[in-house]
Amino acid sequence: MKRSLKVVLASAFAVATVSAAALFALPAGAEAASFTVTNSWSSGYQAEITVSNPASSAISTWKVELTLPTGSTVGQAWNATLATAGQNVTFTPAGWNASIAGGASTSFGFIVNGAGRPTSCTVNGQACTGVTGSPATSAAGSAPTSAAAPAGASPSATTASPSPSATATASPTATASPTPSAPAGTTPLAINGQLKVCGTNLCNAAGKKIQLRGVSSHGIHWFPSCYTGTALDALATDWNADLFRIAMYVQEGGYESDPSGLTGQVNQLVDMAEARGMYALIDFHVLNPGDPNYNLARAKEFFAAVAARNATKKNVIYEIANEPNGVGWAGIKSYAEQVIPVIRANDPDGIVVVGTRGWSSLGVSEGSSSAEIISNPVNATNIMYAFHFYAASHKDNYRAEVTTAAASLPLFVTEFGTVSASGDGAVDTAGTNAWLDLLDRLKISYANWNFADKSEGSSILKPGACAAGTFAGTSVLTESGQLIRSRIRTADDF
Ligand code: IDC
Repeated sequence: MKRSLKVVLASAFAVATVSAAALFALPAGAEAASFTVTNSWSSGYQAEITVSNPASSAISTWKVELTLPTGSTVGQAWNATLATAGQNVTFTPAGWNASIAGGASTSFGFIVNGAGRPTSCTVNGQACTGVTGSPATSAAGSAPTSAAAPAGASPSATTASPSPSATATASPTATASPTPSAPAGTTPLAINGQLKVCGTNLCNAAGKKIQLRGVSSHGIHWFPSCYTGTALDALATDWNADLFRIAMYVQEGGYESDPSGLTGQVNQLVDMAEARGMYALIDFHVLNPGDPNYNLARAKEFFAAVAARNATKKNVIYEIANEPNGVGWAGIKSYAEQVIPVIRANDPDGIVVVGTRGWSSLGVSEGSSSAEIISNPVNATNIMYAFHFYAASHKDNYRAEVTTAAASLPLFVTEFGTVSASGDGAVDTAGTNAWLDLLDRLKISYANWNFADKSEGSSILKPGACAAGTFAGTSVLTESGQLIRSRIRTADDF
C-alpha cells in the first residue's frame, strides 16, 4: 500500500513539474490537498498547496506533512507555519486560516531549494490515498518557462504518468514557449490573466471587475538595491501585492541619460514581477519638464522597445506619462494619440494608462476638472486615466472629483502617498484610509509611492533596509510602510 502510494505520488508530482495541479484525496468526507508547482528554476521551485474541506461542516484546523528527498529543503513558506525535522516538513495554519468552512479551502505556498518533489504527503495525519479527477491541465501558454526544471530533474519524476491528460501537458507545445507566462496557481496573475478595460472598470480575462493593489518603486536608477528578487518575493508573498509599478524617471539621470540600460532594467523587473505572479506597470516617469511632448521621441523609442519585447506577456500595463504639469489637456491628448499607436503596433492588447493634467489630478490642481477629459477623451480603446493623490495634501474636493469622474472614466491610481505632495512629512493615516476606502468601494487600482529606503516620509522601508537585504515582515517598515502593507495584504476580491 505504501509503495503504491509512492508510485501515485511520484507520477502526480512529475505532472506538477510541467504546470498542472495534482489532487490527492482522502477517504470520502475528509480533507484533501492539492499541490501545484507555480514556478521553477534550475535550483529550486515554488509550490502551492490547497487544503480543501469537502464535508458540509467546518474543520477547526489542519496539518500538511511532506517528505522531501535528500538535497531538497523548504526555504520559506507563507500563509502557513513551517516546521522542519530532517526531510520532514510540516505546515500548520498561519493563525487566521485554521478553520475551513464546509466546502471551502485555504492555500499556502513555499519555496523549495533543490529540484526534488515531495515523496509523500499527508493531510491531518492521513496518507494521501490516490489521485482523484484528472490533473488540472492548462493551456500551452501557461506552462512554466522551458528554462524551468525539466521533469527529469526531479527524483520523483522518473515514473511515467499513466494519465492521458498528463501526457498532453507534458507535450512539446506545453514546454516550448520561450516566454514564461502566468504560472498555474493562485497568484494575481494566474487568476486574472490578460486584463482589459470594461466600461469604466479594470476587468480580468474572464470579464470580472477587479482592483489591483500594490506599490511603486522609487526611481529605479537611484535605488537598484531595493528591487532584488528578495524584495519582490516579500511583496508577492508577505504583502500579497498584485502590482509592482516600475518608475523609470526620464530626466534627473534616468532614461535620457542611459536609454538602453534603463530599458534593460525595466524589462528585467517585468520578468521578476511575472515570475512572482504580479502585474508590472511600466511608468515613463516624466515630471520636469511637465509637458510630455518634450519627451515624445524618447517615449516612442522606449515604448516601441518594451511593448515589442513584452508583447506576449500578460502582466504588463503601460503608463505613458507619470505627471503632466503646466500643459493643457489638448497637449496631453495629442501626446497620448501618438504614443498609444506605437504600443498597439507592438502589443495590441496591453492596457495603456494616460496621465492627466495638473500632476495627474484630473486637472483639479491646475483649476480644471475631469469634464475636459469626459468631453474630449483620448481617441483609443482599452485605456485608463491616471489619478494621483498625496493624502496630507489632497482632501475632500479631490475625493469628490474622483467619485464624479469614476462614473464616466476608467481610473487607475498609479501613484499616491500617505504624506504631503512633497513626498515627505507626517503620515496622514485618517486621510489615507479615507482615500483607500473610496478606491476599494469604486474598485480603483492603486500603487503606493514609494518602495525604497530613502529618508523621507513616503518611503515604505526604513533607511538602510535595502543594503541589509531583508524586506519581509514589519520591522523593516516605516510608519507609512506598515500602514500600506496592512491595507494591501488583505484578501483580494478576484
Ligand atoms: C519625489 C521623491 C523624491 C525625489 C523627487 C525627485 O519622493 O525622493 O527627490 O521625486 O523628483 C510626485 C512624483 C514623484 C515624487 C513625489 C513626491 O511623481 O516623482 O517623488 N510626487 O514629491 N508627484 C507628486 C508627489
